[in-house]
This record gives sequence, C-alpha cells and structure tokens, in this order.
Amino acid sequence: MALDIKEYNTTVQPTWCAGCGNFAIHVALKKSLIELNISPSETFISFDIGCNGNGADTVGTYGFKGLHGRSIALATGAHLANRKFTVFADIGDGGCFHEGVDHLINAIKSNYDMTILIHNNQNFALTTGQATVTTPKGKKMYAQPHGSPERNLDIDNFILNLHPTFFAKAYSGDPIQLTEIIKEAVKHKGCSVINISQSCPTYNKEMTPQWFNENILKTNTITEYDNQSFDQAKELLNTANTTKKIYTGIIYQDTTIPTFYDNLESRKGILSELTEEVKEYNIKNLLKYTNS
Ligand SMILES: Cc1ncc(C[n+]2csc(CCOP(=O)(O)OP(=O)(O)O)c2C)c(N)n1
Ligand code: SF4
Ligand SMILES: [Mg+2]
Repeated sequence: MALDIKEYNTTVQPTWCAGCGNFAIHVALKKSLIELNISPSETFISFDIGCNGNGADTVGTYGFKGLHGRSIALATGAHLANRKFTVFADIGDGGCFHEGVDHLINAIKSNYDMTILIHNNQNFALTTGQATVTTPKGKKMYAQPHGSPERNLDIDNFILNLHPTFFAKAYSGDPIQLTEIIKEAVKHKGCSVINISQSCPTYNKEMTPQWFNENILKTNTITEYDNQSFDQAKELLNTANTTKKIYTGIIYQDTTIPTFYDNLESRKGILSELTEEVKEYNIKNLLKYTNS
C-alpha cells in the first residue's frame, strides 16, 4: 500500500514563524521518503538544538533530540548500530559549523552511510539571531546593529575540500528540487551532505524569497556540468564566489569510495546488526548491584 504523508506526522504542530523555511525542508524530507517507499518505522532522524530541531516532535519517525552540535554524532551511532535504518542528521548552521564541526569532518572522512541536512539560515536563530560563521561580513544582526565585523568564510569550499562522497546545495523555497536531491542522497552509498539555504524571515530579513529567486542558479541548467568531476565542482564554487550567486543541485558525487562498514575488516561477511547481536548476551549479572 502506498505510504501517506500523515504517517510521518505526529499530532504536534510546528511552532516555527510564518514563512520559515523549516516547514518546506521537513515536507521535502517526508516526500522523499514516501517516493522512496521508506516507512517511518524504517527511518531514524537525529535532531539538534535550535529552531531546526524544534520540529523534532512533529515528525513521526524514530528519532532522538540531543545536545547542541551533536546531531551528526547521534546519527552516526544509530547508523553503526543498525544499518537497516535510513539515517538522517538534521542540524542548523550554528550546530554544524560551531560546536559540531568535528562531527561533520569525521562523518565525511569515515563515509558513514547517512544523510546530513544542514538548515543554513546564516544565524543562531533560536537564541535571537546572533552571527554564525556563515553570516556575511557587515550583515546587521540583532546584537550587532552596526553589522557583523568578522570576515566571510567559504563554507561550501570547506566542505568540498574534505572530499565528501556526496555534496549538494539546495534552497528551502524549492522543495521540489530539494525532494529530488534528498532522494539521491539517500540512495547514495556513503555520507551525503546537503547545505540548504533556509529562509528565516525573522532574523535574516534581507534574504527574501525574491532575493533568492534572483540569486539562485541550478546546476542542471549548466551545459555539460559533470558533478563527478572534482575540478568542475571547485570551479563552480569559485564562480559562485565571484558572481555572488548560489548554485543549487548535486555539486559533487564520488561513487568509488567505500563506506565505513564496507572497509571494516572485523565486520566483513557479517550480515546481522549490532542491535540484534547484543540480544545474544545476558548482561543481567553485570547490572546486579552489590555493596560487598
Ligand atoms: C552546547 C550549547 N551551546 C549553546 C547553546 C545555546 N543555543 C541553543 S540554540 C542555539 C542556536 C542554534 O543555531 P543553529 O544551530 O544555527 O540553529 P537555528 O536556531 O538557526 O535553526 C544556541 C547557540 C546550547 N543550547 N548548547
Ligand atoms: S526565527 Fe527564523 S529559523 Fe527560527 S522559526 Fe523563526 S523564521 Fe524559522
Ligand atoms: Mg542557524
């Protein structure tokens, strides 16, 4: 029987501001799972602290909401324990590029088979809009009315230079393209990173839907763009920097690198999951309290 979006929802209503891009990101996430025929009971999503993570109790899959910046680490644990699950790490730009940046680097290096959805609204929104490393220089913030004094960092080139096996960029105002990208990310065998430009009408007022429409270009409109070529991906991001445009689509994909599990000698030939194996051991005695 065909899956219905209602099965991925709980009865809890989201508390996001009107016009927040998080609504569309979660709709795209659910739509991609429906189209891939992956049920809520086959899905695990870890959520971070932030506006992004405030959608946790509205999603009816398995999930865990942990400490700020730790959503990638939690997703990693879930994936390593049971590969039968489709695993996502949902995280904001603050959580991902400040507290959690080590987890991003290690997930890419290890090539864990999971998908990282970065809700990038260029600010720490839940704590009332402070600047993150993704905030452009000079942008006026709630606590910095004269503009953020820090220079710009090129986050996309930072990610690409780690040689992720799947790297895409998307926009919350285009959930149809985002759905297609998430589907490809889930199908990809390895760590998929999607940097999603997320509308935040409350604390990122300049980046309106009209602004995005004028500044976004899709990679599939570039003649002969080959996203399997690292050099072309680099060139694309460098062009984006010079022209101040955002390219959305699959920026880079490498299908030749094995996943973490595929490389793990001790697990070769073992088809069972750790969650199944742990049931074979009786740990009752270990848990017995003794005051001797
Ligand atoms: C370890 C830790 N550091 C800081 C905070 C405070 N804090 C809570 S939410 C938040 C902002 C989150 O920003 P981001 O990850 O970009 O998510 P957004 O709210 O923008 O979706 C911060 C700094 C915290 N809860 N825990
Ligand atoms: S503050 Fe921004 S990110 Fe948070 S709910 Fe409102 S619009 Fe969304
Ligand atoms: Mg943010």
